[in-house]
Amino acid sequence: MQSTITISENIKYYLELEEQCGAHNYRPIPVVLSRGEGVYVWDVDGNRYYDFLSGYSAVNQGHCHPKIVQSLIEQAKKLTLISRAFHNDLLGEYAKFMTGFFGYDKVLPMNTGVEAVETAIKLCRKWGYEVKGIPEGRAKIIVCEGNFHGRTSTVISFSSDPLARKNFGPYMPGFEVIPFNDIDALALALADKNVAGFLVEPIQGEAGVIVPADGYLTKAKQLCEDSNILFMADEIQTGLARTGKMLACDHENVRPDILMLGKALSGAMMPVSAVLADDEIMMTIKPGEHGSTFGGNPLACKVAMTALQVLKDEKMAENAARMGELLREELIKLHSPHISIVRGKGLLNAIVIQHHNNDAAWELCLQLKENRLLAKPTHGDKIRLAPPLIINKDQVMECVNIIGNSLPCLD
Ligand code: IF1
Repeated sequence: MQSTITISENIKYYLELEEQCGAHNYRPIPVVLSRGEGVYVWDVDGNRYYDFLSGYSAVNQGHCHPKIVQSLIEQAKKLTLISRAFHNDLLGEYAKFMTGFFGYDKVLPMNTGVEAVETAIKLCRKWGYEVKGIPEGRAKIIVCEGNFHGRTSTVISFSSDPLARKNFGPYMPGFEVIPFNDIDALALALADKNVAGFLVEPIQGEAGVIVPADGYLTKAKQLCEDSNILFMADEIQTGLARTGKMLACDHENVRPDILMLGKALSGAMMPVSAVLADDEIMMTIKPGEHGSTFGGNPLACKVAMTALQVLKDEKMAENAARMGELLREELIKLHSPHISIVRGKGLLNAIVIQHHNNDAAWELCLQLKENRLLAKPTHGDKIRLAPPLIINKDQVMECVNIIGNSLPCLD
């Protein structure tokens, strides 16, 4: 197994700056990017790459989408932030747009994805006490093994990944972990009268793009309904056309009680997230009980409306469905001894690498970089393949070729 990586003096300069002065909380692929457009990114030496990570599904609309950039620039020259101490001329318009687009009574605007998840947890608990009547302080939320919902202290409290949890205790109580894609385990857990909600990713992204059995979401929602428990869908990575529908829950026509969005909600311009729910849930939070400095700022509102409109106008969900089918078919046709599984939905895909060397997926990603395609392993042996949703047939075929030509580095 050998991958020959090249690092120019120019690139070394940037890597050393980060090494010296930046926290070491990531292990990036050794490439330094300075420009993005559509499905492509360029490094500081002018080399062009296919982006097959899309900022962890934040760049669904393609890098620097001109219409979204235009919205950003126009609004940035007018008004960017006045806080929620005062009204602004875009929040109401945005709230109307969002509730109409996704079909809910209300939206609560936040910034990062994990803030949306934390907001959903607070809403669920408050609803549990004030509507369902769970005794104060006893509310439980069911989560799944392999979950990834962000990195705050509360959210890592229910992570099953030791790397995400180790030495970050004491942990937040009130969560129970059950196996993902296991309806019997869920039914058992929901029997507890103090359960307020079930928090789930419709497809587990970080765990390696784990697609549950057909009907899992439908049955899970039904079990929640039968027990007066909130079905809370974290669509921060799977939402916004990534899996071939506007929401991953749309594949089963399941309507979450609480919907969380983030990442591509801003077309990757800035952190914008949102929580959507109907009044019985959303109105449990009263003035002064929750918020954030930037939540619902006019710049985010403007950018997000354009980012969503672009998804719809350019039929990106339909393209993601078609190109995802093509990508998976062509990857399987490679018949590589190093690929044990090809899986995914729409353009959220992963290959599982089988090799005696635990570093094989990393080595393959280094070789892919040399061949001008950027991807990164997740959880050791899986490589997520998630290009921007505007990718076309010829580009998919070229990328499959790049992957096919890179795999022999594992021989
Ligand atoms: C990192 C992972 C992906 C998410 C889901 C909430 C959040 C995320 C389903 C929180 C964020 C990001 C975080 C980033 C890498 C990336 C990631 F590898 F960490 F797990 F995509 F799979 N729900 N995912 O995927 O959103 O607060 O980050 O805006 O932390 O390394 P955020």
